[in-house]
Amino acid sequence: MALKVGVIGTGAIGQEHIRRLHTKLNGSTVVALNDINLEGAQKVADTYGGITVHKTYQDVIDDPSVDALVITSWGPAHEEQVLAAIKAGKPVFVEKPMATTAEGAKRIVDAEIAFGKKLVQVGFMRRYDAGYKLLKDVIDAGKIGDPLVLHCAHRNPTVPEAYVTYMAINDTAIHEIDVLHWLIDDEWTSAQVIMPKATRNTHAKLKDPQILILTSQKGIRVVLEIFVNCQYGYDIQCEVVGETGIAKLPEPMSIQMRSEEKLSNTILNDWKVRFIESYDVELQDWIDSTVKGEVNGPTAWDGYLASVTSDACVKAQETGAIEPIVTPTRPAFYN
Ligand code: NAI
Ligand code: ISE
Repeated sequence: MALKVGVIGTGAIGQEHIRRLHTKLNGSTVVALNDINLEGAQKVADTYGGITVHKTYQDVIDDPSVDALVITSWGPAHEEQVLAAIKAGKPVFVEKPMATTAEGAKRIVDAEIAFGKKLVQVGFMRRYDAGYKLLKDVIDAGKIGDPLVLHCAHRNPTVPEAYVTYMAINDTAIHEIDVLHWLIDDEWTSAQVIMPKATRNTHAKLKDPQILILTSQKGIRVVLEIFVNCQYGYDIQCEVVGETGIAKLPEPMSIQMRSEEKLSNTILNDWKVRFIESYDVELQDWIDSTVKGEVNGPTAWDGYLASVTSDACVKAQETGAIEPIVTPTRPAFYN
């Protein structure tokens, strides 16, 4: 029996996930949708047929034919919608950020613990990426000694006008905040944000690029360049400097060309394509574990930890100072 999924939010990634859940992955079907843009949701439903569009997100959650939820609305709506799913006792996959503040994320953790069973998985898909997994294997096997410094870049070609300075952290760098602490198996202790000369391709409300420096409990330093109007492509870089060697995230596969007196490789320009396989693996794992009544991927606790760090980074953007990050104690429920 296929897992019957209700999706809340039918924008860019909502449409991507609906396609995967309905037509690509094994063991799931989309039965209900909602978006505040009802017309948009209806258009998406019409491309498949047989999917009910509900007037409110609560109607999707309450729909008795819906076994589990996927929340792909915009970040500020996530907390309320996840809490409603927990209240209804339905498993829920929520895109990052799980909540836009640590306080909001904590309310989700508290609600899940009070419910007594894990229901929430957060869309930190990089943990499912083949390249990051290989990098983790190399580090865990001790092949470069202890990691010391990570040089990373998160570059988008452009972002919409509504994207402003703090979103470089809670919309963009939140991926590195999560995946890098998983990669080095460590927790963050401080954050600093440096603002270099701004590109002429940004606007008054967005400082771009930014450099985020994170320090971990073991003293490992991450230097992350966040550059969301880089123009040339969607480019994710991660190089780990260890005591005896260096390990680098593989580039996405691309044909090397020798033509017109040039040696060249294509650079991707879209997150949808760059992480297409990671999203597939991530959601297949979510379907399989949800059917078993388990949460196998990043939990609400992971979402909360990321928000604690994200809040400190946003503060560091404002103060220019090195801001401390205090990792909360993990409750036994999340062991
Ligand atoms: P989008 O703006 O294309 O779509 C968001 C949709 O949510 C819109 O259709 C909007 O009308 C709808 N919406 C807003 N508030 C709502 C509410 N209260 N109830 C129902 N629908 C509501 O944005 P996009 O790019 O699809 O992002 C959605 C979420 O997914 C964001 O949290 C974003 O950070 C995350 N995301 C994650 C990615 C990843 O790599 N894991 C990639 C892109 C987005
Ligand atoms: C977007 O929301 C994502 O999650 C993408 O993975 C990220 O690269 C981009 O910066 C965000 O805006």
